[in-house]
Amino acid sequence: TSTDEALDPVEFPPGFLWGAATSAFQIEGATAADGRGPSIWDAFTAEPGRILGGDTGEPAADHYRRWREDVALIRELGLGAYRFSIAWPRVQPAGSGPADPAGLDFYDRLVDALLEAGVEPWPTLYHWDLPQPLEEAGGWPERDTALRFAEYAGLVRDALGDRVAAWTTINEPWCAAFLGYAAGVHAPGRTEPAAALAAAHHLLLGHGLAAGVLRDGPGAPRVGIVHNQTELLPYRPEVADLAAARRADAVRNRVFTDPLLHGRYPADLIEDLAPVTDFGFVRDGDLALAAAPLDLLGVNFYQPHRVAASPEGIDPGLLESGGDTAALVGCETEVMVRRGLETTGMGWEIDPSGLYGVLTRLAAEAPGLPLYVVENGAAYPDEVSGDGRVRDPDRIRYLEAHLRAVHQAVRAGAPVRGYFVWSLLDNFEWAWGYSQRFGLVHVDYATQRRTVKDSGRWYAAVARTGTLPGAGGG
Ligand code: GBH
Repeated sequence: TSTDEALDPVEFPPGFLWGAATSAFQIEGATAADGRGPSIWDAFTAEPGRILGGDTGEPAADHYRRWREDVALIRELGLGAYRFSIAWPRVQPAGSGPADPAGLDFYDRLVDALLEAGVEPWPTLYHWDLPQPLEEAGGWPERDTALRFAEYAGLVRDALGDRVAAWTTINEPWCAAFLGYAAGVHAPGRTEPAAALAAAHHLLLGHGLAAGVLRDGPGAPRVGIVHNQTELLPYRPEVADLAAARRADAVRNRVFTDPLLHGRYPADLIEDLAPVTDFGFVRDGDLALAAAPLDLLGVNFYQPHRVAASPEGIDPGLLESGGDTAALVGCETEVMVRRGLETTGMGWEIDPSGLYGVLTRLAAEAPGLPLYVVENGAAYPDEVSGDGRVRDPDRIRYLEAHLRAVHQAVRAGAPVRGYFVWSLLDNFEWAWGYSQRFGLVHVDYATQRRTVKDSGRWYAAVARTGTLPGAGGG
């Protein structure tokens, strides 16, 4: 039976890459150190009511000062790769102009230390921390931001390109565009649906331009982007819910994958969004740039969703209400519906079959393109017990179940080449502040003491052996 199967040990292919991920604003702190400029997240977290508990980017995990200790932890866990992001406001405090050498030096030392520890550096150029002066000039809805991004990419390439073998340009353009400019739950907190579409386009354009810049660097770097594809299936097998799921899929997934993989916007999206935008921001040649060759596609996955045409006839307690729903531009009557599954600390439903669905779908759509799960993980509130040990069996169960889904996708023919846990460290969880912890390593924010959680030890063994133990094993 499928239950028995889920208990068998599984072995990942040789060479499968095991890593963990973080992002600059979420772990670094030191937001004013060494000439760093303000980002949209500094401005957003300073606005009352935006972040749970009024939390800000300080102190985060103080990684800007404790990076040596963190590299030692990565080595101790035996990871093959570490995905981190580079803070644009450290490299270009004003968002344009020459590089600030102090900012680049930080990442230069980090890359060297990782290589010395035998860990592949996987930098992401943009994980949402736009320099505030660029937002003041209009932000991602302005075409110029894409050009500035390409310029920034050149500065980073010149500094690190001799040692970085795998780059990703932008983390989750969907969040940057739609949570930031339509739902307004992320920085810069704008609620302008048409601007969100323009932002999405300029993020894609910025990606394409930056990909070309990075590829021009030394060696033969691999270049990709990180997309948070999710599974949006109809809540019920009814015509109206099927149509609703198609609409949501267009504005959530295909708005990015169609340009990236096929150099076009989906015809149904253009039609659905006619009342919102005429796509007048698309210029000749943009879509060819967005479809710049990819060496890999990074995939972030947390939870799938079910979509219904309207709330009518559905228990109101089952309706999803967060920013993810508000961000579905053009889906004003559509709703996302919970199925009553077990949830993580964030209240997100746990369903690893969604990850299998995402990976096999992308594999079919982009034959042969190497896929890397570059974020997957679960948050829970603080888990420290009296003896100082951090017991987090729920996280282990979440990771194990999702890794089984990845393995199943590999067996089904998806070229998944690696997996990164979100996150290496507990960190600043955006609108949720420090209330939710995703780390394999616990951070006591008052003392900045790091403690490897049970999940960290469990994951280290998985990474070492390339195997998930069966039930009762390991
Ligand atoms: C990823 O975002 C990010 O790349 C990473 O930085 C982040 O820490 C991690 O996942 C965990 O969230 O319902 O209004 O609360 C995932 C995208 C964005 C999806 C926030 C859920 C909730 C919005 N997530 N969203 S709301």
